[in-house]
Amino acid sequence: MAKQNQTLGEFIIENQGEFKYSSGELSRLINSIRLAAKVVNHEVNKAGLVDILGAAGDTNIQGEDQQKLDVYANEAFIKTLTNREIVCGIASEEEDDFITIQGRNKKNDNKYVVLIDPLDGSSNIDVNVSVGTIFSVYRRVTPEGTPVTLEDFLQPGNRQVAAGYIVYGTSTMIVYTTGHGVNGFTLNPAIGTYYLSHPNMTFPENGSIYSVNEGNYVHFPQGIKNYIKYCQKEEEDRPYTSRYIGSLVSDFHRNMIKGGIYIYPNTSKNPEGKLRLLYECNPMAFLAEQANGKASDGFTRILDIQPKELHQRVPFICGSKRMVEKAEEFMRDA
Ligand code: P6P
Repeated sequence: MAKQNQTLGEFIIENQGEFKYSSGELSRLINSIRLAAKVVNHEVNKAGLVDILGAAGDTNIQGEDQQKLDVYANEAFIKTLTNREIVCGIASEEEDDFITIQGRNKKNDNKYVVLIDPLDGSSNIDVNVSVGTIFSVYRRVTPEGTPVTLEDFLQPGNRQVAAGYIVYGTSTMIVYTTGHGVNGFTLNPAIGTYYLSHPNMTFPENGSIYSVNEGNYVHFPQGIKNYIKYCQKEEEDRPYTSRYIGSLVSDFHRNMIKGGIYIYPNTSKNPEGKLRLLYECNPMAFLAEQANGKASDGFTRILDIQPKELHQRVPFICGSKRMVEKAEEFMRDA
């Protein structure tokens, strides 16, 4: 039950009962993400004042320049989760392979694995546009006490036990679900406490905002081209408004509050799409469905896709249910 102005800590304790099979570990996991988010927020908010901007001179497995803040955020989340011995493994956009976390007793007796995109939209950092952290939590499938394997990470999104994001925007918010709806908490930076500001978040059934990088239009599948023309046509409640920030967390967050659809289709440059299934699309799809929205690759429910590799990409259509269904219709009819 969500009470206005409840702190995140109070909310976690009050809803502990919802985490079946959990002896408080999932609550501690959410708490450690809350702490790491504060640490990253502190750096993101002063980016530009200290030598933390610009590329770190390295590239990640995606071949993308690693911004210093990317690397900082990755290390902050990994360190926080590792020191608290809550998870037995972590996968990150910034790490080529998954990381095995052993407790001080050198055992692997924790039962959760976490997958993270530590700083999504990081190309926006240098231009002061909001960025975000995305996280996804599963119960391991291999026997407790044994080292985690790739199988623990390649689970379909419908097996997630928790997912969420932190948006470092005009205010810093944590928005997450444990399968019982979506709740948003806003950080009061003066005292370092998150307060429940957006209880029971839901996508409006329909909307009038579409978010897509139209610069790639010529490379889109015909069905997506036809849907974009539908959005722009002067008819009924259209033309819709085009809003694209280039930061998935920010576009998703706005569309969940106002109603809208986010599309990143496959293109000739990215034949599988650009977004990563495990630590971008699955967590956002879990949140979308928990908020009465929808998420697919145009044909298949995102949460039902069986992952084949850690950094696998998929086409992604996500947002207000009616808008996603209309886009899927254009994909089927193309
Ligand atoms: P493009 C950021 O790199 C990201 O993964 C998402 O946050 C964002 O929506 C998308 O890629 C932007 O990609 O190709 O339009 O710049």
